[in-house]
Amino acid sequence: AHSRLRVLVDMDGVLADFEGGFLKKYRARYPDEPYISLEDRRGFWVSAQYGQLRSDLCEKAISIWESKDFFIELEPLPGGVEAVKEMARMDNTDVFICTSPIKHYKHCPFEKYAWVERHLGHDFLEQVILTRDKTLITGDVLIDDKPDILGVEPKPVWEHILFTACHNKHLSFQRRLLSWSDDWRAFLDSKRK
Ligand code: DGP
Repeated sequence: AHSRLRVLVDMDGVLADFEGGFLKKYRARYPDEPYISLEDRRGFWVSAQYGQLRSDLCEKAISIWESKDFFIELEPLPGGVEAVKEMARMDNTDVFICTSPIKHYKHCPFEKYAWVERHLGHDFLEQVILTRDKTLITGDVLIDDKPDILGVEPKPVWEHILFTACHNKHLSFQRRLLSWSDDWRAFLDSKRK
């Protein structure tokens, strides 16, 4: 007998281009302020690096993703939507989108659902998990660009595979997916029992 493989896929930085969308809107709104090119991004928290550049830039950065239409207008990252659709069609495979909304809840949770509906279709809304604590969610694999995924559960069920992003590419990590062109199918097969 075989069991089903449960795949959890993060949204920002994995399916949706948070970093590119942020930089584009930051530069449009604050054309005279310094910015951090994607090449120079380090660390998961965008606001922390902007705050190091100049302390008042921390809140300017935050103002970008707290704005209406920020999350819905994020561009899909190359190959991500297609990969998730293919996973969902695979035998013995369940795929969920597992994403942490920001605490400024006026726009973000709504727009995350709207993004999934727009790019993956209405039926895919069934697969959306919004949580601030991904350690509580059970699954075989979590594909996520955040290096340290912590929460109240010290031993999460999933194996974290780090999705490469501008802010994490210099870190060493056990398992990585370099992009959606990388061999995610072989990785999933290695996890099947
Ligand atoms: P996730 O990718 O699911 O772990 O969600 C993390 C969210 O936080 C995502 O929308 C990106 C966003 N984010 C990135 N940098 C910062 C930051 O400096 N502060 C806050 N509050 N959110 C950030």
